[in-house]
Amino acid sequence: MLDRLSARMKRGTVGALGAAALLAAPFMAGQASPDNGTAHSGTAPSGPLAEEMAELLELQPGGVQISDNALAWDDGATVVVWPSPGETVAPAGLGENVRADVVEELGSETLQEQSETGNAAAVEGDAAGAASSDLQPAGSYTSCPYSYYCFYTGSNYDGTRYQFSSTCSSYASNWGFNNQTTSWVNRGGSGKAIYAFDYQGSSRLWYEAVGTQDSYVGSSDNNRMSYWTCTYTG
Ligand SMILES: [Ca+2]
Repeated sequence: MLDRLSARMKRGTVGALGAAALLAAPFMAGQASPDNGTAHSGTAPSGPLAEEMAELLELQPGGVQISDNALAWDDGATVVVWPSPGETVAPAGLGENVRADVVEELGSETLQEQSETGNAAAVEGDAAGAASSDLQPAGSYTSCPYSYYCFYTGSNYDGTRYQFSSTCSSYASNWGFNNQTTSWVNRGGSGKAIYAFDYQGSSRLWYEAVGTQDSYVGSSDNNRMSYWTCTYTG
């Protein structure tokens, strides 16, 4: 994944400079602007979570903002969804102000569905009126769409949600949630079973079979996951 990302970054950098610019200024190739590293990811994040998003894009360049609550990488293979400010649960869908044009451009059917999930929930909530907040469960494992496995920073699928599908192994610190995971879901569509570790080479914290979830990893494993890897289940 990192190799793919860096390859993408290199392609993106050349594209951003443009062939014409290279021809016009053949002796300036070494004078990259200090901003060059982030130029490929397009415009800076906007909205109430812009600061959190900008921080994560420093760690993981190449992400695009798809709503006020969410960033996506690799055409939606990885998605991070934050709770709105003042909330403890990330929205089940993509949240507020979905950038529909960006979602469409990514071409991910799952992401398209997830953006509609968020909208449908909001409409239902409005229709149910004042009682809706009492009826809503705090968080639900179904907030992790079928094709992903997800890590949550809170118990009961609360907090920020990190959705992965093509990634097999990574360090949580690469995604800004080192030692924060408290609940998880492996919906199984990714075809991966997940092994969570305190650190690479440590004994295993927990195992995520396909199609399982855990609303609380337990006090001895809480906020300890720093690394995970997978086996492919077919
Ligand atoms: Ca936590």
